[in-house]
Amino acid sequence: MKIRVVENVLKLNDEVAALNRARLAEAGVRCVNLIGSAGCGKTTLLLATLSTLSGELAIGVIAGDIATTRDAERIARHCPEVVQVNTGGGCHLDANQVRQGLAGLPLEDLDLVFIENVGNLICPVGFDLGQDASVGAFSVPEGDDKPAKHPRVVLESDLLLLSKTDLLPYVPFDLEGFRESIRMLREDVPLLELSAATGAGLANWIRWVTELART
Ligand SMILES: Nc1nc2c(ncn2[C@@H]2O[C@H](COP(=O)(O)OP(=O)(O)OP(=O)(O)O)[C@@H](O)[C@H]2O)c(=O)[nH]1
Ligand SMILES: [Mg+2]
Repeated sequence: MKIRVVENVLKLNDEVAALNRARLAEAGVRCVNLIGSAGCGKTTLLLATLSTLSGELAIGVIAGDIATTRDAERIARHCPEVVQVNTGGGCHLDANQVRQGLAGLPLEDLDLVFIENVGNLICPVGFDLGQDASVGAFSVPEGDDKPAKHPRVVLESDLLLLSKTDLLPYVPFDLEGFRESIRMLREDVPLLELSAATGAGLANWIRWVTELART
């Protein structure tokens, strides 16, 4: 009996991701794929980023969600170049959805595109979207054990964030243990600790974003 095996179910996604990467490079735009659990603070961080960098960088956003245009509506108050992608139940964005999102942005006029992935720390990690950099976001209320429980996001991100640090005095959270669990998995990944609510630590993130956009 002959059994046909699909060896790479992600092959088509990878091919479209390569097209996205080529399109972004042609337009001279950098792209960040922002991954984190539902409610970890992705949109709030993007809003703070957009208002800090307005006038300095031309930024577009692709907001991924299962349903609603709520994030795009929030972002549109700070940035006209925003596209909402609804996955209709899908737990992550794929490269083809991002391709459609990119088609809705004036890439030639932009320096940087943020992709806010669907709020989920698991499924988005395996899908290349054509980004230049992947950012994995943890937040204080999720608990200090999340890097150990979700090692893939630690292993595959170019930058890690710990958001909502303003909540550290109120939530049981072992900050040293959190940092150590990341270092156990990877020595080299940078970690930025910040609060979009108070602005603490935000300057380091803005510096990272600006450097990426200008390289
Ligand atoms: N205390 C505190 N709350 C925050 C901070 N950032 C975001 N929040 C709150 O956390 C909640 C979720 O924030 P969002 O920015 O919508 O989170 P998200 O990751 O975009 O959520 P999804 O798109 O639904 O996955 C909101 O009530 C925010 O006001 C922060 O730095 N500190
Ligand atoms: Mg959001």
